[in-house]
Amino acid sequence: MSKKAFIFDLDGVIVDTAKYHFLAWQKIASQLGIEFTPEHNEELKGVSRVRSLDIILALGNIEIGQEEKNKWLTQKNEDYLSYIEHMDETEILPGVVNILEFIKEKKQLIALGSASKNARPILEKVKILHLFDAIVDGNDVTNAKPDPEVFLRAAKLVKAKNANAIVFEDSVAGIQAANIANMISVGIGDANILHEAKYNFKDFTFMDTSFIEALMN
Ligand code: B16
Ligand code: MG
Repeated sequence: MSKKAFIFDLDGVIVDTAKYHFLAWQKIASQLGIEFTPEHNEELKGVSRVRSLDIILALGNIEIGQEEKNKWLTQKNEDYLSYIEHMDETEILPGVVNILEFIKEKKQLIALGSASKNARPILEKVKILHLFDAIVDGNDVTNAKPDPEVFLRAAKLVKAKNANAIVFEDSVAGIQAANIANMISVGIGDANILHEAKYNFKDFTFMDTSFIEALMN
């Protein structure tokens, strides 16, 4: 039986960094006089930093040049880094470590497939970097989800066939990317929003290890 590759998204699946992204973007939006609500923040899930700024600017019907965009992008990341500086293992979402350790125990493969350029330091801070056989993040890809590049690269790095890969994702674009890659998509979050996923779980506390075991066969 060939090994399966279990590919995890980061933000919204392993840790809840969306709240820190929100705080950093909200500060910029208010400096630009744009109203930016938690509902708007939903649209930024799984979306790259550059694209996120464009979405916020469009909300306020504001057009600015590249130089000014770069200034805001730098501020966003500096603020975000200051928020995540003190993250530790208590910020891993409930049930995640149990599933990661079970996959490891069964000698299957674990990879990260995230849009974030800060993925590695976050995994280090929450002390689970050692569990990953491969990491693909925003520094490695040119095409954002729903393009499947991030997951295709992750499967390739751990030498797994796409059909033997299982993707855990909290964003619609991420689920679409997994489906396009012919991988098994598992939605983590609201099943109504993530209805394109093959399987859905509200969070990892609702996922039994028997689900992982069944996927291995
Ligand atoms: P950074 P994921 C994504 O992470 C976030 O969901 C998204 O809100 C963020 O803009 C993106 O990473 C880029 O993050 O600014 O750290 O490079 O869900 O793909 O793990
Ligand atoms: Mg996510």
